Amino acid sequence: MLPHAADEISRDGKSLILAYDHGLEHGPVDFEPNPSTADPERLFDLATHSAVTALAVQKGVAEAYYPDYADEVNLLLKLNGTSNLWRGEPDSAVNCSAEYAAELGADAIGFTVYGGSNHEVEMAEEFREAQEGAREHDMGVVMWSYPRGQGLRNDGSPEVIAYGARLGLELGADLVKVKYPGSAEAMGDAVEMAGPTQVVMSGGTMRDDKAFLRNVADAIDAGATGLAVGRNVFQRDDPERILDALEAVVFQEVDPAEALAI
Ligand code: FBP
Repeated sequence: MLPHAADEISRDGKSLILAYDHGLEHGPVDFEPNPSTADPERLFDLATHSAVTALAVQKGVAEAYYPDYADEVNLLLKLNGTSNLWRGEPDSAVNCSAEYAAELGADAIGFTVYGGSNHEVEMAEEFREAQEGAREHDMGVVMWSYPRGQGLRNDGSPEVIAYGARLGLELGADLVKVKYPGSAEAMGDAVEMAGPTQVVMSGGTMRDDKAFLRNVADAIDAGATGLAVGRNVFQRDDPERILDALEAVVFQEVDPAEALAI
């Protein structure tokens, strides 16, 4: 039984969230490897792949494109986000309310919390409002838990990632999205810290098929329930092929080498 409303964006207790907030977070540079992906319609089409349990986008993209896909795609509306043009201490503007997300038909909301940033306190308070709004509208809550900021020397260390996973439980997320901490053992620690909050790994910058799928398989073995991935899918020449392989690894727990041969 999944906590709260997360089953809307999961299948058989697993999730494969296609993340597509990069146009805001990183800018057009992320579309360069595969220019057709600058068009949100390409991503909505990809999100109809049977592997994908939800598509994460910002409000403007949802308003413009989701109505045509509402029957086929589960919407995870990212409520906060900031461009890469911003150069201050990590922070994220709240661009949408939980109420408006519900009006747009969202199944779940997404929210970034930068634990350790000088803005952590405000971000946690903003998360509270979003989380309680999501509960009122029976939407799942996914926390992008990315500890970072000037107080943190190594934001990729297993200890910091496990702490980030724990923030998901403490603050009331159904799913917490963390960076892959480098090993199955470290992912197991993060999963343990999150308790009933499900842990999904973030895709990260593009890697070769085998290394990427191996990390995903290790994360699943360690108790993670899936992944939220953007660039490692849409920057490839053939995103459908990696989605086929991910479907096998995440939902059927097929060995990565075999999954690539499918
Ligand atoms: P990727 O799988 O492409 O890393 O996307 C996951 C994600 O969390 C996106 O939702 C977000 O835009 C991006 O990574 C943020 O990454 P970072 O801030 O670490 O560069």
